[in-house]
Amino acid sequence: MLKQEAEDGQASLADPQFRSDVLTGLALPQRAIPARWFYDRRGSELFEGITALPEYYPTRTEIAILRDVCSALAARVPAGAAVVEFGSGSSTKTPLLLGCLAPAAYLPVDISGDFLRESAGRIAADFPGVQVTPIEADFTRPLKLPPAVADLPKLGFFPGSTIGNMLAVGAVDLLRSMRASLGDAALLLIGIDRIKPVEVLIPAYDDAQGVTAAFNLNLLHRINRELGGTIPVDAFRHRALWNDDRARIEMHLEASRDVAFEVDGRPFSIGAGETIHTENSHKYGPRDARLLLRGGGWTPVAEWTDAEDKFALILAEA
Ligand code: AVJ
Repeated sequence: MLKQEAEDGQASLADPQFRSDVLTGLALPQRAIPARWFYDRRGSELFEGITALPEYYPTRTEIAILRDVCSALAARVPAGAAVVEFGSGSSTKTPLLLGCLAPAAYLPVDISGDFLRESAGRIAADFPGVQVTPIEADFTRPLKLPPAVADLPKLGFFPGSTIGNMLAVGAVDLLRSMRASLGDAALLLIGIDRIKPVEVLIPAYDDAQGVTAAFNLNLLHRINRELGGTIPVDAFRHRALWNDDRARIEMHLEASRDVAFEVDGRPFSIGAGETIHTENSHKYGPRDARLLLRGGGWTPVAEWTDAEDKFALILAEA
């Protein structure tokens, strides 16, 4: 395990970045907490649940595309590459990609050590021919790859439309940082969700079973647990809306009544109808997606979608 972050000290101590993001975010005129804090253990489990929902098309669509284009992709990626995956290796996509490319090395990068170790262990067992090196780090920052992979061709893998969580400025910064981490001759395979009718988008983020609602509300439970919060979670409702001007789904937690609570000893009050903005999920048209990549220093060289053009996998070169 390569650890590129300072140790937290005891596991029971809250992440100082979580604390400051929450305290700062709850004091903004439009309260907002970054979406990355959804993913504690429970949040990661709930997200896995989301990916299996009938309404949540991105995961199964991306997997189907990956399966379909395996040989076309393999023809474009040099043999014996090092695959660097940004974000935790998910259950289905990573084995598909590794099975398809048979790379020399696989380096999953994730900030959550537990999840990372688990999935890296599973993958190492299933792919004995692949050198697996998990890297515990914040993938939004440039990272140093181990010397052992220095001479291998690099393929960055950033599936799931995770890039959609970022504002354009942050997305461009991230793409540039990935380019810096992977080097000049690298390739990047990135999944990007398309703009589509609200009738499809809204249910994907507000499902009938309420799994997405539980995922959103889990953030409040996490604040209560890790930051000494007294938030009355039952006073908040999950909201998903389409912001057409900014081409994004927004998730909010809306107070159904006036509430007052503490976090880390500080008092907050939220009026009935006010919200905490918890996530943006930007969607990109074909040209938007390619422009974003170019803005981040990458040249799109191939693009694959499903029959309905719901989701795109784009291969780009540095
Ligand atoms: C993991 C960020 C791609 O935006 O679709 C799913 C997260 N949030 N349902 C997305 C999410 C609510 C997901 N990403």
